[in-house]
Amino acid sequence: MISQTGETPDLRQPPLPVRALAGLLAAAAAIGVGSAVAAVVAPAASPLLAVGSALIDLAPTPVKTAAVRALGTDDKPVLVGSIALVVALLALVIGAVGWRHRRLALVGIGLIGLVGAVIAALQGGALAAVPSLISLVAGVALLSLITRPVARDTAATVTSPAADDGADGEPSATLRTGRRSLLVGLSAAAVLAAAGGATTVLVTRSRAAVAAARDRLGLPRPSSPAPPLPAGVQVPGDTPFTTSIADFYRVDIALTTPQVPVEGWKLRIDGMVDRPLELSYDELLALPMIERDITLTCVSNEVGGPYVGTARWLGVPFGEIIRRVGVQAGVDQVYSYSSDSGYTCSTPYRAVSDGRDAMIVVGMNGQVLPAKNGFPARMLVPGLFGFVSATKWLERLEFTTYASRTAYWTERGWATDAPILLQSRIDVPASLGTITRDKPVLAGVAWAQHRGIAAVEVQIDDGPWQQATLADDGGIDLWRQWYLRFDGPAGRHTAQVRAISKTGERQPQTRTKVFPRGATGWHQIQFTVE
Ligand SMILES: Nc1nc2c(c(=O)[nH]1)N[C@H]1C(S)=C(S)[C@@H](COP(=O)(O)O)O[C@H]1N2
Ligand SMILES: [Mo]
Repeated sequence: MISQTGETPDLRQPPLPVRALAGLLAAAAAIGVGSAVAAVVAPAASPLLAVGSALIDLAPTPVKTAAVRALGTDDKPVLVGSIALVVALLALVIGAVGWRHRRLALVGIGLIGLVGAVIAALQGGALAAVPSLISLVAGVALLSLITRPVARDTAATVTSPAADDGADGEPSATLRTGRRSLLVGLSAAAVLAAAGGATTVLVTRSRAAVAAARDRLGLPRPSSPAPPLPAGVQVPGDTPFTTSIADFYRVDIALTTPQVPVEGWKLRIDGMVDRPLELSYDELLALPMIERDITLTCVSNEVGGPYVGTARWLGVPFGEIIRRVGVQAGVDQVYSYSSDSGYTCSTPYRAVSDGRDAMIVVGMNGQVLPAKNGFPARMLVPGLFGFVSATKWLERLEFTTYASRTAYWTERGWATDAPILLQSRIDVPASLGTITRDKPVLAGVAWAQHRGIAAVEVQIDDGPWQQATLADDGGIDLWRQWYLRFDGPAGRHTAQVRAISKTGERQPQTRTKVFPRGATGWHQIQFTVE
């Protein structure tokens, strides 16, 4: 039909909704195909995810913290969703102008793919660009098919009112060709978008299921699962709140990691008890389990040192053991024995019986306890240094008295009953490291297990002590992250940190050595602002 205004409608391009839809479908198909390839080959290289992680890396810490605060665990879906939305809007525009400015549109969709490819390559190396490049090719190919122009010579005819198909309802042959490739292109795009999306979801799901099955192999479900950590426990860019098994510090006297075979392994529980017990690994696994996030620290950790980490531990609560064996009056220590070279350890009976989450651990971060961390079983008592609580490769628990048994480290002059000392650490920037003016943030961790962290203060150069912003609190048995914005001038600076516990304890300035009950003093670093 000829419009009432007398203007000539442009019959070479479909109506706006169709054009916009075409752009959208072409982009969806492109991303779908790229994501599907990535899901099968290299999940992190998925175009949307790669751009998303680049944005996370680039975002200033306060922005990230605000995002995590506002969005909780939805921060990543929201981020990826926003990127998808931006691409969708661009695709709508590209579709809309795709017929009039075909070359521009093709370059536009190509550029989007290229941006994805470059970002993915910067993140994960040249090969990570492949899925985005596949997206690029698919996007350009589909869009060029969809917008395939009607041959030039007939274009003149179809735009002239005389050739208007309104007259006999029969479009010209060339126009049909244009429409056919439009229809073929749109259908292809729709099919590819759906297939790519479905493949991505299915592959991602089955991968996660396989990993979960392996991780859960042989591990019972906790009767009391770990309470979910608040989303804001992690300051973006700070040390990971939960330490991976690979990064978890290791301290013991074993020259080579004991490889304890689970067949024949027994945990003996005896001493001043009514009903001594011997548990095989399977019998131990059959007991009720709790799962808790707990931060463990070594007495040998120097101020600012690395011997501290947080994991999600799965184990039998000590209360369960105490009930089963019937601990007698007069017991004041649990004396534990290990299979590595005569290591023994004293733990105050009070600490395993006062209701805190003391446990016999069999799982760590959702996996069977690794050999280096004490497989088949170890102890863990929140609030106590590892050398008086966290016996690995556990073989025997003896309920007894301090008067009658002395532990390996006590014999060597170390403290017998050693609670973890209040400590704090600057992790960002690293000592002698650099912060830039566009990311002027210091961050770190503080811990006072079983008391909790109430405040962290930072002093820069000779300035006043400033309150750092605390991340969300995971609980008193966990370390707590903090950050502080520093807008000082370029050049060299020093920073030091101190913490206050929820019990009102202030971290002492006096520097002490780790021997015999742990180091005290404030962690100090030098850093540069650029
Ligand atoms: N059998 C055994 N258990 C042990 C030790 C050891 O030397 N032998 N070291 C203890 C110390 S000092 C600490 S800090 C923790 C460290 O636990 P991780 O190696 O799992 O980090 O284990 C404790 N359990
Ligand atoms: Mo330790």
